[in-house]
Amino acid sequence: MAPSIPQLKTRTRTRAERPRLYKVILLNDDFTPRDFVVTVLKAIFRMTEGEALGVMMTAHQRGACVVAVFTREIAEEKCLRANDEGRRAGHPLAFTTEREE
Ligand code: NFA
Repeated sequence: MAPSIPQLKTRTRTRAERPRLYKVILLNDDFTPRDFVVTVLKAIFRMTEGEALGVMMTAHQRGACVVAVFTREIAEEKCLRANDEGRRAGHPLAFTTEREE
């Protein structure tokens, strides 16, 4: 007689409710002009001049700054568009995404 195979449970854990959130982070560099960073923050992240200045200066002084938090798709899309803007203008401007806990 063939040996019996233990039955494996295949129950999947359903992720209820809240999707994971991702931070978009602005990284400092020594070359991208401050006003260009502010322009990108206003255009892609719909910030006011004051908000954009605050985020840009924080990244400038501390090396990085969280710009905003979104679901994964939105975070990645905005990050991509913001990095494209920098590249198109010939600046090393860099944004990245990071999953929240
Ligand atoms: N550090 C850049 C400068 O002094 C400005 C900057 C801020 C670049 C934030 C990137 C991110 N021109």
